Amino acid sequence: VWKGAMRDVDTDVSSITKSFVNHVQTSLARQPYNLDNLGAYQASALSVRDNLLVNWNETSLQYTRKAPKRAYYLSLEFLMGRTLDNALLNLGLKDKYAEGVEKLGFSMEDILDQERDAALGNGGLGRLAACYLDSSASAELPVWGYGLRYKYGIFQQLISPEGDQLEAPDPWLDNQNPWELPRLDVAYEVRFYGQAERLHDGTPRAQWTGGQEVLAVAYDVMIPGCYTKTTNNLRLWESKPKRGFDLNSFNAGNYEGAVESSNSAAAITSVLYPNDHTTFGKELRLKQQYFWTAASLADILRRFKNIGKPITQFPDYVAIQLNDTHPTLAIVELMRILLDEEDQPWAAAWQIVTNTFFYTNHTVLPEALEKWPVPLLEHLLPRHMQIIYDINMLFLQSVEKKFPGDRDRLGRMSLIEEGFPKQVRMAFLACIGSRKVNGVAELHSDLVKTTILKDFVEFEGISKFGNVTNGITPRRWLDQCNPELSALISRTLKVDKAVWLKDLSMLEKLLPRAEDKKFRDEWAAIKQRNKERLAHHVQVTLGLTINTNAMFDVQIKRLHEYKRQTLNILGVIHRYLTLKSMSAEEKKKVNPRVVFFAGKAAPAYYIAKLTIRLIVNVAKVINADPDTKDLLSLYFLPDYSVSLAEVLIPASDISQHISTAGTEASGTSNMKFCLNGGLLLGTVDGANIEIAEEVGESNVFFFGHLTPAVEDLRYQHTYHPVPIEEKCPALAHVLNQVSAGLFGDAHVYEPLLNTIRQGDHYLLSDDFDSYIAALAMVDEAYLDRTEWVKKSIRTSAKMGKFSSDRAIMEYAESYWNVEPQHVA
Ligand code: DL6
Repeated sequence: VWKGAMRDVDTDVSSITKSFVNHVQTSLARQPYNLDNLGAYQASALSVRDNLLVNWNETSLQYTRKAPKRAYYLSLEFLMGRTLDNALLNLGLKDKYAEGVEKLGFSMEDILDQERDAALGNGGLGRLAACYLDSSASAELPVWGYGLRYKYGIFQQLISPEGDQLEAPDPWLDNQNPWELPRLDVAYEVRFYGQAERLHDGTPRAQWTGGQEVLAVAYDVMIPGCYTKTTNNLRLWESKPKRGFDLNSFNAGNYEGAVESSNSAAAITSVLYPNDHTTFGKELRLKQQYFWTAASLADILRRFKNIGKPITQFPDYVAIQLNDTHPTLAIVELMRILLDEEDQPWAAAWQIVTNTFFYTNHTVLPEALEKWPVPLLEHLLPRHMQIIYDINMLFLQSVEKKFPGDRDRLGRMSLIEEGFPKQVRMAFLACIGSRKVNGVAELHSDLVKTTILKDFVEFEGISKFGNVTNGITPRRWLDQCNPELSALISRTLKVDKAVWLKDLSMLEKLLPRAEDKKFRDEWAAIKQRNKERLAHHVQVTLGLTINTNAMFDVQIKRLHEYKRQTLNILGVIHRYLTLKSMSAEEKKKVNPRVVFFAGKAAPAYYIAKLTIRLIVNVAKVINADPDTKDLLSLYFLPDYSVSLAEVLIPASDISQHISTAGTEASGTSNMKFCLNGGLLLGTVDGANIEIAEEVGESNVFFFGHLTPAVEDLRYQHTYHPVPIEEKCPALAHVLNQVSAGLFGDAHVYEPLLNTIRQGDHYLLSDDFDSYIAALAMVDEAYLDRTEWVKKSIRTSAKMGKFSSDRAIMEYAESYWNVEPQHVA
C-alpha cells in the first residue's frame, strides 16, 4: 500500500481532526461547536490542501533542480469539477478523513456535496484537459496546464415550466476557493492595440508601443497525481488593471471615466464563452486568447531563462501543446518575442517556434474552425498581424516552389481567407507553426488528413500528422464515481486499487469472471444500487420518483444538431406511439425503460433550445399517461455538470452516442459509460469505433450510415429530395404527431421539424429506421439479463486502452519527448 504522499503529521486520524479544528479556528475564524457543512467542507479542504502543498513544493523544487524538458498544456477550458474527493483519493487519505470528520459529527458525503464544481469549460474539450492533468501528475510527467481564471464558469441552466432553457451566471468563486493559491508575485504586463513600426534596419524587428496595458496575475491550482508525490500545477491567469484607476479623471470629477479602463481590464477574464463548436469573432474573446497566451509564454520563457541556456535550445526544454486552435496566437507571440526582443533572425526564430508547438485538432465541423477578421487583429494586435502576413508570404512562396503555378492551391492554403472582411484561418496557422498535428480518434485523424488539412499533408508530408485517441482518467471516472465497483474490482483482482488504476489493462483479468454467477450477481447488484443512488438524487433535487426496475437509457452531452438528441427524442415518441397502440397482452412483454437527457445548449442556439423544449414537453405527456407510464418515462435533468455526470454514468444500462457519422471527433463520455459497465448504442463514429474494436462488436449496438456515405446522402437531399412520407413513413408519422400538437405548442416546434423535412443536414431521415431497429435489439438483449450482465462485464474489462494515462504517455513519448520525473 502506498504511503508516500502524506505529511507525517497527518497520517493518523487524530492528526487529521486536529488539523481540521485548527483550520476552523484560525483560517475560518469560527467556533467548531456550531459549524455547518459548508464550514466543515472548507476546513477539510484546507487541511487536505496542506498535504498537497508539501508535495507541490517538492515537485516544483525537483523540476527546478533537474531542469528536465517540460510540457505545457494550453487550454482555454479546464472542466475540473469538484476537487476534494479527487484529492483525497489520489492521496490515499479518503478513509482516514471520513473517519476523522465522522468523529467530529459530520458525514463525508455531506461535506463533499458542499463543493461547487469548477466548471471552466463547455464540454468534452475542457474535460479532456482536466483528465490529462490528472494523468500527467499520476505518470509523474513534468506537465503544467495554463488557462484562464474565469470569474464566471459555464452558465447555470434553469428550465422554465414551458420547457425553455434559461441561463443564470455561475458565481463559483463566491464562497472562496480553497484550491487556488493567488500568486500576486507572479504577474506580467500584456499589451493591446497601439502602433507597430518596423525598424527597417536590416532585421525583421519592429517596435510595438502605446495602446492598453493589462496585468495578468497567476492563480495556481495544485494537481495531485494518484499515489505519487508528484503534484503538478495548473496556472490560471486573472486580468487586472495595470493601475488601479485614472487619478486625473477622478480629480476632474469624471468618476465613471476614472474606473472605465480598470473595468475593461477586469472584463477580460470575467466570463467563459458558452459556445461549443461555433466561433463568433468577438473582440473580447480574441482579447482572452491573446491575454492568456502572452502571459503563459512570458512565464514559460522566464522559467527557461532561469536554466541559463541559449534561446536556440528552447525546444529542447519546452514543448507546448495547443488544445485546439484557441491558443494559436502563442505561435505568433513567440515569433514576436524572438524577433523583437531576442534579436533572432527570422529563420532561426521560425525554427525554434516550429520545434516547440504541437497542435491537437478537435473537430472538422466547418462552423467550429476558428477564423479571425483581419481588421480586428490589425486593430487589437498590430504587430501580430504583421508577423502573420510575413509567415504567410514565406509559406506561400515555399508552396509555390513545390507546386509551381498552382494558384488554386495557394488560395486554398493561404493563412488569409479572401472576402469581406478577410479572415485569418487559425487551424492553418496552428498547423504550419507546429511540429506535429494530431486528431483525437482514428477516424477523426483520418478525416483531418483527408479533408480540412489535405493540402497541408501533401505539402508537409504525412509523418507530421498523427492520431492520439482520447482517454479518460479512471480515478475520477471509476474509483471516485463508482466506489463499489472499484472495490469489487480490487477484491476480484486481489490487488490494491493503486495498481490497476494505473494500469487499466489489468481489467482484462475480469473477462473470465463473466462466466461466474456469483461475480455477475455482485456486478448487477452494484449497477442496481447506482440506479437507486441516481433515483435518490433526482428525488431529492427535483422531487420526482423514478422506476429503478426499468432499463436506464442515458444521453448526456452538449445539445447540438450533430449529436442528434432530436433523433433520440423522436425515437422516444415513436416508442410511446407504439406502446399506445399495443394490447394489454402485448404490453406485458415490454421492457420498462427510463430515458434520461441532460446537457446545455449555447444560449444563442435556437434549434438546440427547441430540442430541450420538445424533450421537456414530451416528458410531461408521457410521464402522466396512465396507459404507458410504467413502461416508458422520460426526464430532462437540468444543469448538467461533471458532478451530475458522476451520478448518472454509473447508473446507466445503455447510453446513446448517435452523432451523424464523421461529425463527432471522438467523444469521451462513451468511454466513461463503458468503463462503468454500461453498454453503448451508437453510430459508427469517433471513438465508438475503437471502443467496438476493443470490446467486440457483439457487445455494442451500432446503427446508421457510415462516413463515406454522408456526402452523397447530403447531395441527394439537396438535388433529389424525396418526401419524408415516402422515404421514412415511421418518422413522418412521429413528426406529424408533434406538428398536430400532441405535445402542446402545435407551431412552436416547426423550425426544429423543418430542419429534418427540409435539407436534413444531419441525416435523421436516413438513419431513423435503423435507429429504431437498434433500439429494438437493445430491448431484446435486455430480456436475457444473464447475457446482458456478461456483456457489461466484458465491456468494462476491455476498456484499458481508453485510460488517459495511455493517451498522455503517447503525447509524452511520440510528441513532446518528455520523461517521467520521480519525486522521492
Ligand atoms: O477531444 C475532446 C472532444 C471530443 O471528444 C469531441 O468529440 C469533440 O466534439 C470536442 N471538440 C470540441 C471542439 N471545440 N472547439 N473548438 O469541443 O473535443
